[in-house]
Amino acid sequence: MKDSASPLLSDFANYSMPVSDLFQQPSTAAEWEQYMLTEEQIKSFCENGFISGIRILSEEQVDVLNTELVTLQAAGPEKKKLFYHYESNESEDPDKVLFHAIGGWRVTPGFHDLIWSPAYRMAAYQLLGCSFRLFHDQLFCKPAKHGGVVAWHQDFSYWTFTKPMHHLTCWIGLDDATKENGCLYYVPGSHKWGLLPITGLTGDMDAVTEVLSPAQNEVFKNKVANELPKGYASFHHPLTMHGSYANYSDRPRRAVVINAMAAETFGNTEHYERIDALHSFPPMEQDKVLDSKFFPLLFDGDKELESLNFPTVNKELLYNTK
Ligand SMILES: O=C(O)CCC(=O)C(=O)O
Ligand SMILES: [Fe+2]
Repeated sequence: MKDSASPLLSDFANYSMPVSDLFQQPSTAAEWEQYMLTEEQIKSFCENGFISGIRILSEEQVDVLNTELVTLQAAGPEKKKLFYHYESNESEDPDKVLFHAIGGWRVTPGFHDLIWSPAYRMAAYQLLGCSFRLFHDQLFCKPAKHGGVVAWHQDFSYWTFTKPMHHLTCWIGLDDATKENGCLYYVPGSHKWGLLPITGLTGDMDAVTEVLSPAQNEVFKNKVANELPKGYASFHHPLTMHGSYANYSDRPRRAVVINAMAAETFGNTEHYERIDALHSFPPMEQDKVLDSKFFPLLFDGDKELESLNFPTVNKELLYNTK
């Protein structure tokens, strides 16, 4: 790290590289191979809009992040200023608590370095089909006994202030996630439904069903529980319908999410109808590539992989790349 007297030291957005040795990085192109997704996994992602069961963190790394999470959940006013969004209980109902924060990567070294996790970066490169940047991270934590829901939604409904739609979400469990403690659910194939409006993230779990066609509501019955041991991840497409139910169990259900976007993603803020929701977000200009220090390049395919070939999605078919 640089000058320890710098007033900016505590904002890890100033470091567009890992700041600790929490994650060992590949030093040659061949060393990426151990993290490579198979053709089968990529095919399944294209068909269903998600894949699951990918290990990102060791037990020790989970412990480091959970220790840092305690400080993030107790953040004072100075630290809160670094977040783009911070709600100790997004639902406002004390019986249905959902801690939701965006921007933890700026506040502690472990959450900062997580976005450079090689297992994450290799999979994200293959699923986006191109070099990519951090869009932002998120924390979704439900306490034991009175954890709230995350209502069914598509991520891109919330992200139309960026374009084109070439984004990817990685959900990483910080606790074993099961049906009992409110694991995520996916609706396979829903990434082919097109963009739906925002119908709320907390409160009524099923609010989105009001805007679905009868055929889509029928497909909803095929929802699958994304049960995962801690340290494991699922990846989903920006239009895949997902949500999670309440946690009445004796265990918390904590998770960290990494949201990535193609390296050439532009601001689209001009006519964005929820501009107030962006007041703590990094600056974004209409039609300008989002390439400031707040959107670090996480993977440069040409640089990292040299001439090695890794299977990727067909990005033109899967995303709106124009
Ligand atoms: O953790 C949850 O329950 C919700 C996560 C989510 O919405 C996401 O990963 O995009
Ligand atoms: Fe989501």
